Amino acid sequence: MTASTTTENTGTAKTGGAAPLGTNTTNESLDRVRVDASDQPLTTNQGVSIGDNQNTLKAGLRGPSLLEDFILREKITHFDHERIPERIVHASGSGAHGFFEAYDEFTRYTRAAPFSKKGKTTPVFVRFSTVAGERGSKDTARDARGFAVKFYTDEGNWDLVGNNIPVFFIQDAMKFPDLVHAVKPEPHHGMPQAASAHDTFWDFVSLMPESTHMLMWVMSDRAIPRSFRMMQGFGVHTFRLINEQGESTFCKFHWKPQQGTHSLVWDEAVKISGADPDFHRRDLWEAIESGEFPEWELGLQIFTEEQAEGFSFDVLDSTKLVPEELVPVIPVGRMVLNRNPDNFFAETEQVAFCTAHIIPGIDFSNDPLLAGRIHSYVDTQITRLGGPNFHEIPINSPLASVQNNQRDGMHRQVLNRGRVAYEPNSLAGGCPFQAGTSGFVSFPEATTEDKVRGKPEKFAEHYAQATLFFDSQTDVEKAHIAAAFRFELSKVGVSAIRERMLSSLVNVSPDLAAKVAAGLGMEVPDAMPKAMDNPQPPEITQSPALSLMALPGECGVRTRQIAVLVEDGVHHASLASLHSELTDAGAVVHFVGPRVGLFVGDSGAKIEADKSMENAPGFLFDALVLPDGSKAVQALTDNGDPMEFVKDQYKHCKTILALGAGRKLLSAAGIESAAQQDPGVFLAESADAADIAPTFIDAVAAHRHPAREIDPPTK
Ligand code: HDE
Repeated sequence: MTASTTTENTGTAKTGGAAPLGTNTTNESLDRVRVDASDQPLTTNQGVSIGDNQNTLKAGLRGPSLLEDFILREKITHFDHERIPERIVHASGSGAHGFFEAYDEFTRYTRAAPFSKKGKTTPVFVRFSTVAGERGSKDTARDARGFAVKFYTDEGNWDLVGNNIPVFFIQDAMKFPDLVHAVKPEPHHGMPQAASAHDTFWDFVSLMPESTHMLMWVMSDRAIPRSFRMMQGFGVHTFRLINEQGESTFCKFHWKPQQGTHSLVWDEAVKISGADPDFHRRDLWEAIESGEFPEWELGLQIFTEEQAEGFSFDVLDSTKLVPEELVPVIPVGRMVLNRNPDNFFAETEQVAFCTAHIIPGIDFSNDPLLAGRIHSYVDTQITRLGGPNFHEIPINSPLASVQNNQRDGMHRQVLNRGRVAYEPNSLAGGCPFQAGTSGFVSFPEATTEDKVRGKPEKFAEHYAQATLFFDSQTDVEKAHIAAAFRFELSKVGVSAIRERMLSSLVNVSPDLAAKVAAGLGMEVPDAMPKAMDNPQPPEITQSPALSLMALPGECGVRTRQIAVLVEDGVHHASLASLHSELTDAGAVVHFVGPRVGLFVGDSGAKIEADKSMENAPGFLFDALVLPDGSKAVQALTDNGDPMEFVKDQYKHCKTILALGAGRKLLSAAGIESAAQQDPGVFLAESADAADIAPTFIDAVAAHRHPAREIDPPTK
């Protein structure tokens, strides 16, 4: 339990997620609790082997069951208590192990252990989540995503509990229960699940103009990511870094995915939620199992308190970000996720992230939202995990050794030795002793003001950064934001709420308000009166980094799911050569038939469909190949399912390659004429399949071809 976490970086070896015991340097301490039942008899919890796991003990074959059946009673009693309360927010999520590696020492700014040495690696466990939905709810809901990282540092655990959006709805923790009550299913009928598109949410946020900036992000495509692997992460609050000399600077944390930032479109997200509610969890799991370890770069924005005082916004206000044009993001290390959990409950469900878990070198700012969080997370784990000893659950226990005078409580695991559980003491030689300045010391910030309930002046400005965000989007992103407001507000029954929200949007962008109003068949109302008449003008009016397009990623088509339709009679040779080109580039190619199983190609060679159009509809894939072979094409055309498949791929602006006669499938789906000049749609002869592959691969890497998008769709 005292292992140093400074290790050689062996974690990138592509061995897949299920590393054998003892071989994963990042979490070997968990090996002591890993259990393997191979070649072992079934036992009770007391280790007594069980002879019959089928039948209750009865007085005669048709007689009453006996109370003495301790085997039955133990089994049923355990089962009766298998559920724990789900998280009040962020209930649904997915976790993975990995490591953080420092690019260089960063001791000039912080004495925090992970940044102490170039190349130092620190084990991490990460949990991604949706916010509003209950445990098991759909992954592709429109929502912020949690991005929580537990660093098992050799100076204790540090939890960076962030989101995929750099700002938040509210400025003060006092409003968090109200916000959550408003977005959760309405209490009288318990609906809707995992959705903000209902009256209570929009009632609340339209009365809270401070939420407008976050609303812009949540109505953008950021809130429907393609994958957990393809989203940014942010610490949101301003934190402090403290160096060895006790000097402090302010800091914001940024995670940048190497996979790029990519999103779904709304129609796709809705359909995926029906066909595969576990879409994001499956994607993360499969990528890690296949050895495609997702990676993020950690970047820090570092600024002084004096700089912060000059900003047009308050850095203690979590509804504001610090534009990268004002303070650049300095890359400091990378995080790689290279191992799936062995057990979802033991690791992903029981992991307890707490914003209060910080280590020497990191400290809080006075952000009043953060203050509430420092209290809330520890508190909620006590209910969720059944007592104050949740830090002893293996996934939560630090690698740094723990010694203090805390004792007892529900589910205590350790055997504290000796008669002393107090300090000062002489009977134990004064141990454990205070570490003084080598331990955690809170930054000695001077405080001289009156005790008050209120907000600093700049908190009253609610719109400048909402406008900055909207104005920094591409036209397609702007159109998606307008469509998302239209959809969400169309689900609001009380028209006064719609109107109030529109009046707030006028303050963000009259153009956006007009588009949303038109989509709702309403007039644009007067602008909502602002809380602040003459705010300090914003430093910038454009920030390209705020567009999703700013981070296309470096992974090409690796892990992209490509569907190749098959039927009896497909042109085998062209599919074989394309398959090898695509898999060489790292794409995951699926042959999709009207059913799964073997199909006979034109040459007599067989192709196995691993997916069917029934179990894997078109919207689940990133790109599509339509095969050559007139017999196969005719059979596919005669069947309605392939038509739906092609239409969804086209409508969602994905890359489509039609080989030879395969182009007839486009025309049968009513899209051939457009396809001749459409970006992202390629027609080629079978003989040219290998030649067109690089063009197709580049187009798939671009993820989507929004130039094809029409709202409402005509196809
Ligand atoms: Fe949380 N939040 N939160 N939150 N939050 C929880 O803690 C809370 C906030 C975030 O994967 C809860 O263990 C308050 C901002 C993530 O296990 C709870 C306030 C951000 C996760 C809680 C906030 C977050 C949580 C529920 C306002 C982004 C999931 C279960 C004062 C920076 C962690 C739990 C995981 C979870 C409270 C606001 C992110 C109730 C009071 C801002 C990623 O303690």
